[in-house]
Amino acid sequence: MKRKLSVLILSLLCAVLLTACGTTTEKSSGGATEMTIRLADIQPGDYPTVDGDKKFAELVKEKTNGRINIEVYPGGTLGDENSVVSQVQSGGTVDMTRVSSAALASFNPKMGLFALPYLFKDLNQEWAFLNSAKGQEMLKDLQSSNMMGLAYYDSGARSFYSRKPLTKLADLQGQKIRVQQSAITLDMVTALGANPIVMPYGDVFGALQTGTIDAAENNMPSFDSASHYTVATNLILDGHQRVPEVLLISLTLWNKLSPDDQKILQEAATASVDTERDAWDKYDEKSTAKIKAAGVTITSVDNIADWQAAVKPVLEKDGAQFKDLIDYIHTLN
Ligand code: BDP
Repeated sequence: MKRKLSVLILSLLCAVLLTACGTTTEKSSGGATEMTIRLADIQPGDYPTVDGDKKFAELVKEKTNGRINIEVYPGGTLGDENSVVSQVQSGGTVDMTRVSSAALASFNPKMGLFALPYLFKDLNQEWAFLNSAKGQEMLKDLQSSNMMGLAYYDSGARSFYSRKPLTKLADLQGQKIRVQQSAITLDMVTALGANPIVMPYGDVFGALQTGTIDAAENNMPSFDSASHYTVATNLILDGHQRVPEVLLISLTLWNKLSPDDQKILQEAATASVDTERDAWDKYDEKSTAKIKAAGVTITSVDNIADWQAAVKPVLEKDGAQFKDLIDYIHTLN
């Protein structure tokens, strides 16, 4: 509650400040444009994606001799993901964000690909795709939605966790499960026999605490950093989705940048991926140890084929539009 209140106060403060300052601040000095760009991230300041954001900002500052200053706002202080993406899209008060690709699907349906259950067989196959020409094309295709994707960041695999016992597929029956704003995820959770409830990430802890929802799903670092594991103490490692994160910039702003500055931002974003992925591996390990030590009941899944069979209708219905990409992914190792 206290945390929620301070996030609210901070958000209000930021909103007031941003309204006062307007959007991206730009001024010309000797022909070159100086600007301050705001980058929002819903995750806390020590989270791997924020390490990536900060590395990106540091590289841009260095390569432009401080002319382009990226200010990173972690902790959701600029709003929830949906509203921040709307801002980025409409060229509003937020110019950049690091966001989950699942949250992007309502703005650009092609991003829905990543919400398909059991799409990738493992981390290597996922990154082989993300780094491929087809994976990179999806970032560029965000331009058709007035946004531009600069890079993917790692986000591990998502699994279900609940306040109620959860050691087998049948335990999901009838549970109220919070999901991201993603039509495919809604279909997936329904196919698994549960009741999906869309809710902003920042509200999940409180909703688990009060019992408004029984369960949620996420990767280990989020399960840990958002303290969900303190309330939802039953985790089943079904790894239903691997949903990459995206570093996103408003197309309006992107088009204002000179080709040289565009190149600097793109290269800095690409270079920041290694920083995020290294930080991810360390955080993931630390979170796993913490969750085990806290006594969370952790169940591994030995009958994943049953889970895959349960979501087959989702792949048939929602996956049809992605047939070529799915076939291509299956050719990768
Ligand atoms: C986390 C992502 C964050 C999403 C959140 C969610 O890092 O961007 O908002 O999941 O479930 O893994 O909404």
